Amino acid sequence: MLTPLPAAKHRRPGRRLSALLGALVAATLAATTGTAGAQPAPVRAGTLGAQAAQSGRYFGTAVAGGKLGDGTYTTILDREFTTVTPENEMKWDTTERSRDSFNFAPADQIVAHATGHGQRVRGHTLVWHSQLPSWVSAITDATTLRGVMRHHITTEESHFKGKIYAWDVVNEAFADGSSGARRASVFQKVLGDGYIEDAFRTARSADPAAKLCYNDYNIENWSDAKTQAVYRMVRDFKSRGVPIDCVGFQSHFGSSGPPASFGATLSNFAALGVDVQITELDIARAPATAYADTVKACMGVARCTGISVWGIRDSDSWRSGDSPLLFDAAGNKKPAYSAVLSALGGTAATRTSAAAALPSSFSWSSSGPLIAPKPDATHQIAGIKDPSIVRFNGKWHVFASVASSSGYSLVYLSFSDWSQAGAATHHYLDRSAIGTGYRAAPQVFYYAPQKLWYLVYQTGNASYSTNPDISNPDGWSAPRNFYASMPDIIKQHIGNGYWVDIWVICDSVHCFLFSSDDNGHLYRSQTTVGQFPNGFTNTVIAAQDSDKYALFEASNVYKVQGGNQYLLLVEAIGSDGRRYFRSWTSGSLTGSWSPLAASESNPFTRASNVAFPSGAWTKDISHGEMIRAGYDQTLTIPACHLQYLYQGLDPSASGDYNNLPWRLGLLTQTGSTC
Ligand code: 9MR
Repeated sequence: MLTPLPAAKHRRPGRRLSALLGALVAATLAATTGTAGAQPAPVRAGTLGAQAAQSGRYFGTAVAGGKLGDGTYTTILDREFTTVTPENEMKWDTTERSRDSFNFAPADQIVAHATGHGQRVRGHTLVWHSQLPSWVSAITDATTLRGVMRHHITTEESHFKGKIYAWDVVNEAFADGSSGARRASVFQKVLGDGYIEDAFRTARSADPAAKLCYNDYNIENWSDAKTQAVYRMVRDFKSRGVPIDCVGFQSHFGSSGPPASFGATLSNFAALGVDVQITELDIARAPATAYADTVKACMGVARCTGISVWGIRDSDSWRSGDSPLLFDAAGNKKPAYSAVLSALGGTAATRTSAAAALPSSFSWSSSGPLIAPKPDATHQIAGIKDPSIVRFNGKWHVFASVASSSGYSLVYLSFSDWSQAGAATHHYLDRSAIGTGYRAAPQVFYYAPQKLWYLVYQTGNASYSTNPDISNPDGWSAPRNFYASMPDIIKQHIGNGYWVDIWVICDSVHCFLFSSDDNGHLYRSQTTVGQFPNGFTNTVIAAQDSDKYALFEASNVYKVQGGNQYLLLVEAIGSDGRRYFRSWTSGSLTGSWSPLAASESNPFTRASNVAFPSGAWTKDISHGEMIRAGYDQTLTIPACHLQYLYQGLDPSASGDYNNLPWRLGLLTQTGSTC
């Protein structure tokens, strides 16, 4: 049930008022937000992941679960890499050490870190002769071994279903040397040649969405017998419809780097109709030219979809004596790093430029209204607004405000596909411990350090509830406040505005709480990751504008994936009285914000840069949320193919602001160059 509230708490300026004042909107901006005229030059990305993304590729690394507590390690991991491969945690001797007793906890930890940070996961590996428990190698009976192998593949793949981009289904099945024979593993000896095909067919049925790869080393030189033997197998699989999508070239090279034919090898395999990937790259003593040659070989082949190095720092390497990686033991970039960045198409010198892979102008295509209010006997709803959204466990989870003249409350819905958004059940959260009364503008994220979902919202104070299960609308705790009362600096600047739109984002050390005052100020408080949700202090003005309509409300702050960049969006009211978004970037959450697309003529999102193929149903692009790459407290968004869920409304609607018929629609970036 909605409880009427003091109007001042939730009423926002109507469009008529804003239209009267609209001419003022193009006024000057305060120093903290910079001027809209100073657009950054187009930049190349400053990290491996962002640079690879510009050509549609990933740049990954092997990750050791035991190192995720090492801050230097995770800082580099999350800054540079867009794909991770568990180095040992998905191997048979960890996942099924004794028969039918599975342990996925070590790999789960890596997968959780990766998905939370928007990184894709390569699954490594389901069937391999090494790191194989002795109970498997002791099997001599074909029926038993076939059953054991299929059960292992199916159980492991099912556990990680939906979370793995590609599986190394079979690893290193061919012998070294000039024979071109299959390696004499227990699988080969007991099951014969057909075991590889059997493994791929089993893998396809367990998780049909995952790409299935064959992975090996010493198959980079085209004329080698081992390369030729693997090539013949892949050709045979493709000709007979055996499910195989990709071939991984491990690329553990000596100091001379890849063989001269490596590009031709990649190209020849790709011509069979599979993707190719460099999966475990390391090069003795890491010569810059050898690394550059390897990257160039991949860049020259359209179906070479990504490159992974086998570890981050030299000290993390399985061959640490060779110092074969891109970072030294202290985490410093080695000369090979710059060579790789250049070969990917960027240069290290542009590292501190304004944006990661984000362009400095945007265009969008909008859906029609996808989500409309669903009033019931006790919820007389006029509009659905202020959405927050994450993708988790194969579903979209949307939280939103529902509003009418009698007040604001929160609603939750979930659906697997946008085509089902309109049909989804609306769960009113005033039926949970969140309770009735003024609750609005939710933001949802998973706080990984506590393994808990947080819903942040405004109640007049900045409030939150927690829930161990995002899909359970009854599971939210009663509201608690982040602050004892409104911070003094807000009291001093809020004027006749309202304290609204609470937003939390964390880096690896701090969590920050942003909020707006509808009076030209964006505030920021901070606490530590360890203290969160307590301890928010040091409230400062993060950005301000002398024209309150140019820096109004509905701020979003995101980490851009694969780069060291943050994106700030703030809703403004334009000279036409319509809502639109301006954008800025910064290298840190406490940094000053440089304009990206921040003017009415070059907006982030505004009706003027949005196409409406199914009809122009709104002139306002108002309060919403980016579609994130992950779901954790780092609020990571992709650098490419952005999407934004927003509120819009029938342009002819008028009257009480709280009673306007807001609907939710989805913008998809057009012309994304990466
Ligand atoms: O890097 C891995 C190392 O920590 C393990 O001790 C080793 C055990 O065999 O496996 C290493 O990773 C290998 C990968 O799984 C397959 N290709 C060769 C890699 C380097 O040996």
